[in-house]
Amino acid sequence: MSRSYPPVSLIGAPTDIGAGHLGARLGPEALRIAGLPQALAARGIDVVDRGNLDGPRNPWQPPSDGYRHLPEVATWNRAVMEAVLAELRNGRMPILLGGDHCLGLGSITAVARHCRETGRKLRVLWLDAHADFNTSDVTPSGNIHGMPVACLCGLGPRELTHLGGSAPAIAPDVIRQIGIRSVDEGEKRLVKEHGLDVYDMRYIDEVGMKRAMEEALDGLDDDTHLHVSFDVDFLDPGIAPGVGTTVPGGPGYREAQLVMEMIADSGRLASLDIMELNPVLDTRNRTAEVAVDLVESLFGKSTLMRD
Ligand code: NNH
Ligand code: MN
Ligand code: MN
Ligand code: MN
Repeated sequence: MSRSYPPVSLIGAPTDIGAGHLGARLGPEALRIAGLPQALAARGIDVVDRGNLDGPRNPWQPPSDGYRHLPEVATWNRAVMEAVLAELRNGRMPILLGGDHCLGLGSITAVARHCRETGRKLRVLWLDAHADFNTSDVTPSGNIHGMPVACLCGLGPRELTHLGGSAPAIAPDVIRQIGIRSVDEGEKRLVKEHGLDVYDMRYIDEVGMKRAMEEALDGLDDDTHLHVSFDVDFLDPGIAPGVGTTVPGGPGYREAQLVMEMIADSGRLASLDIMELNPVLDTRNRTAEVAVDLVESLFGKSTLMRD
């Protein structure tokens, strides 16, 4: 028998306010054009597309005091947090269509708040080539899409760390980072200091994706809310060139499918971000199409042999 999913709400966040390239603002449309709503509906899921959030335009300024566009990033994240929280409180599963990954902050702040309100445990899988654990002191770019995990853990400017009222939004021990292969020098020190659980590509090469995912998913129970924050640059650029910051040596198609299938098998997926897709840098929307394929597996498309 196939698993039933709660109703899903798609929330578009069309901005590249935290990124170093323009174009992720087109991510939500690219995912729609690649057929994401139809693909979910074909899985028997009740899906509603809430359309796009509104927010400040990208002024495309250089960083000031270590941050690029901090006020605009905070405004966008507040809008995301409120939209995601409203869906969760309605018993629906939010899927955030990015937009750059700075918005993972608003999304996960909402999820953490909902977990506190309902007494549930939280596990966050952060699928990314990058650790996104920079602070203004160590960032090489000032781009806030390199900082959301640090902000969630309480490191960062007050307007970002306190989005949900208090800080930190989450403890580092709820996070599992998978696919990591580009961490900046100062960022490495912070990642170690805060004890993040990182399944980097070196580890995945050594033990295999199956074991890495078993470890990352270990300890989930009926009371755990599983959030997946999927930065599309997690994937190898050979299958996913449509992102601003490609890093060679990521998971290929089959390996990425396995990740999604194992998450589906856990039965715990409760919210999702699909981030950093940049169709301006893509060819014929193929990266969005790969992302949609993977999301179908995340919702159990490939598990029929095991039901
Ligand atoms: N680590 C780099 C920075 O902070 C790149 C971050 N880019 C991302 N992160 N796409 O996922 O500027
Ligand atoms: Mn709930
Ligand atoms: Mn990221
Ligand atoms: Mn990334």
